[in-house]
Amino acid sequence: MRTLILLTLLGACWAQFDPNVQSGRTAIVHLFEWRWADIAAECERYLGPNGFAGLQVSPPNENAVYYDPWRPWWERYQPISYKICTRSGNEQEFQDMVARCNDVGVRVYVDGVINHMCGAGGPGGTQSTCGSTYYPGKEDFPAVPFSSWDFNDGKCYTGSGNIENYQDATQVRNCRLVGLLDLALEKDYVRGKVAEYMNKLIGYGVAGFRLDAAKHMWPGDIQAIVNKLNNLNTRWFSGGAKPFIFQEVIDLGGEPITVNEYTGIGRVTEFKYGQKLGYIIRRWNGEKLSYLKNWGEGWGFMASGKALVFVDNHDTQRGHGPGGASVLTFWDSRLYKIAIGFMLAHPYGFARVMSSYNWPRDIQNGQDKNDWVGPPANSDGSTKPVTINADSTCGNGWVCEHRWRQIRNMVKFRNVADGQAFANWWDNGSNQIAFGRGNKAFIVINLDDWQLDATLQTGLPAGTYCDVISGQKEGSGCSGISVTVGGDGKARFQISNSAEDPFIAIHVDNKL
Ligand code: AAO
Repeated sequence: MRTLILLTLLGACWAQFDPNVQSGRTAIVHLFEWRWADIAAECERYLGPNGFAGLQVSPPNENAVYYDPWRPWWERYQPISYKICTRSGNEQEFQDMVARCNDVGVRVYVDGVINHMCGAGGPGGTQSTCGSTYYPGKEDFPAVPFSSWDFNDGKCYTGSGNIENYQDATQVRNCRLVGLLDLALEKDYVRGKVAEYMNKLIGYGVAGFRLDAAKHMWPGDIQAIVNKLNNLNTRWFSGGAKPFIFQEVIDLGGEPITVNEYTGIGRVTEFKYGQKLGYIIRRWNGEKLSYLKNWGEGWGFMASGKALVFVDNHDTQRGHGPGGASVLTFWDSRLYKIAIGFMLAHPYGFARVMSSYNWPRDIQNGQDKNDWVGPPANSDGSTKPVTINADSTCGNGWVCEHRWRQIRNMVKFRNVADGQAFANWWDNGSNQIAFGRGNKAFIVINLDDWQLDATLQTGLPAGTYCDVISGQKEGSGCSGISVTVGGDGKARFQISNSAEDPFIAIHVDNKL
């Protein structure tokens, strides 16, 4: 009985770190700006069957509408109310999506914008996705309702009222992030309204939340809101399951606010991951793949069980937020596939894959002039549906990285390797590396300017395996490279430095 109580208490403490995924599923995808109807279909036709654990959606609540620039993606980070009503769809479509995804074992995580409402200079009137009236100049949002009492101004001491200096933790929390009206989250009324919104979504079956701009909220305020959240819907989750929480805190070092202030509440985004992996895979600053041997905590990252990891996100792929030019994206597809392949093979952190739309990138002096361009849209501003081509790629301007064979198959690799130890590391002291996961899976990468030819200990049982990067098992055959593992667990790998994808990944589910 005492053990039971202890376990229950431990469970309660650790609950927000648990993504509530179905067993055997390990990675999620951010379907940035997708419509709810398209996501529901994608869960059924692709994410469920291919072993994806879940997905992150763009903010579902009503936002300000901008025409200058024309319908930027970032308008969704300017809340007007907590009505479920955006370019992605309405409340009924949202509910339908969550239910259909859960029914095929795919979890939904909501991007929760709870630090602020719209910009102080927002358009106002009824320029909002659901037509709710609001007055940014008076800090009046009748559709919630929030009034000027519910904002932080009195506690911000910068001249502009905005965050001017990230070295001052108080202004980072109490002043406006890029002019966004900063909610007074220490007020019980404000906490209550936010929790009411999140609980509505929990009721529909969402499994957790990304907390946008968590750095700009006091950890105690976030904890108080999390404490008000209901348990997950028992139609899909076991009784007592708590929502998964991952907080967006950008900590690359050098600022007083660190991730450690937030890791007690839930998981935290590890921004060092994509930035540093970008440097290594681009081989910038003399970095080498062999340095990845102690990747993870050995690199000064937070504990693995606290981290949400990703190569790029919707900000860093277009130069918003941190990371800079090193971050790899679909624009650098060859290196990007290697970065994602490495992330999904490596046990560190809970992994998120990005799924983007295309935009007319226009880099001048290191800045993308078109960093604001919103999702593929019709002339009336409505978001275009995601169409699926005969070769299973996406149309209408959607990139769908998660459907690239190499990425999709590495999600499966991660599922097969789940719970298996990092093992059998090998490197050539330069940019050729290999490692395995217990006796289930093995990956070899060549980013040197010469051929890789090595006989390596894979840890796998003897047999012939089909490489899931160049192809995959098709019936009893293999559409890619075949690798033969001997009775001693060793196999010879040859990877040309000019191969389209200079890496090989094998696992026990693709044994021929
Ligand atoms: C838009 C317009 C603005 C306008 C505003 C209000 O663009 O001109 O003033 O509306 O009308 C998104 C867009 C914003 C947009 C906003 C609202 O990115 O452009 O503003 O929607 O529509 C900080 C935050 C972080 C935030 C990130 C973008 O800490 O939370 O900025 N990310 C989230 C979302 C993001 C969203 C919001 C928050 C707001 O993911 O999409 O904004 O809801 C340092 C700090 C970081 C800080 C960056 C900002 O980073 O550490 O905390 O991120 O600065 O640039 C090196 C350093 C690194 C540093 C970096 C950049 O790498 O090592 O620490 O340089 O200087």
